Amino acid sequence: MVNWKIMCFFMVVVITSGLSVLQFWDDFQKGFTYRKKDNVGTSGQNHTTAKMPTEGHVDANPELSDGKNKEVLPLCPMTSPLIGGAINVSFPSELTLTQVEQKYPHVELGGRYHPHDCQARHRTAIIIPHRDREHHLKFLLYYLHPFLQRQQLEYSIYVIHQAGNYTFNKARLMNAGVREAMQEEKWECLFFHDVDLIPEDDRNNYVCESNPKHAAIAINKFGYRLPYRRYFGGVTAFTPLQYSKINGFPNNYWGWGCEDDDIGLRVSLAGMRVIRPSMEVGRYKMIRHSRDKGNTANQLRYRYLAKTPLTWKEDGMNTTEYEVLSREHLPLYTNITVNVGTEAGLHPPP
Ligand code: UDH
Ligand code: MN
Repeated sequence: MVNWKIMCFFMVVVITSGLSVLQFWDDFQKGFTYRKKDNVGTSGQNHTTAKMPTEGHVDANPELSDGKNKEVLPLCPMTSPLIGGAINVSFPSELTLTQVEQKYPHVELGGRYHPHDCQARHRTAIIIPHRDREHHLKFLLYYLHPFLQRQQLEYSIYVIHQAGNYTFNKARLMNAGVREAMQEEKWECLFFHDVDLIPEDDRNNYVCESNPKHAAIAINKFGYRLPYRRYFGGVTAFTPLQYSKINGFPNNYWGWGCEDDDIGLRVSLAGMRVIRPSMEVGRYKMIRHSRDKGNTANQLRYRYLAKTPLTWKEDGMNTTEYEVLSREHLPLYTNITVNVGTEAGLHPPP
């Protein structure tokens, strides 16, 4: 006698496992696919209309961004279909940070973003040294968020704010930024970004290369040319490995000047070279400004630079000192306020 109950049970098992094999094969043939992360944050509110890329929000399928959806996402294309060419950059005086926040409600708290209809190929942290330049930061956020989204990157924006009034120390702030950003997430690429430089071309990819990259090679302030051949300032990019090969950035440049030359020199001392985009693509507009009060030209800068070949292995990420005073996950960026101390140390006697 045939036991029909057992037969039915086996048939169900055979059919369902056959279906999963087919699904697997289908996924396999499509190439590498990933399951979307669960609960990826607070984005996804008000996704009712897909906007133009220039409007900042570039999801092709906004319904996917509610964080609960678990469908399998394909990798984003090698070249984003959303990027254009030259960007028209202007600075409307009436723009407020609140307006910028309202414009990009889909950016997750802390200034994070990932494409919602494909799996990003690149994961980039933007690190901005900062003090008392909120009016520049507002414009940078206004342009940078949609720019990075059109490139279909997964990214986060970190603003490293120097506490107090002591002389500015940009390179040490960037060392602090790397450590803090990497603690939060294992980023593949670190972009070091002056707050007042706005990229003017969509094809300027904010991804890392096989060698450190100098992105800001044609700035309006310098007549859209390199001011000198070895210039390595404004916007640069390192993988964490490239950054550690140069032992990070110098800690002891207080005030304006030459910390960028020092970093460029470290790149060659570590046996690497600099990669640059074309002059047409590496274009930036610097928001006009005068020199900040707490950032007078460092009189010792050339002396320090001359010593770098002897000191770079002992002064850098392995010896950096700072303390985090606060960390705020704001709507469009993560603000990390740090004490970098003075030449006399983190807690100099009064
Ligand atoms: N920065 C601050 N706050 C400061 C100083 C510097 O946020 O008080 C940051 C900011 O990200 C800025 C970067 O450090 O973009 C570089 O500083 P900078 O913009 O002052 O340097 P730059 O090379 O030239 O642009 C400064 C001299 C300008 C004098 C021009 C007079 N015509
Ligand atoms: Mn500047």
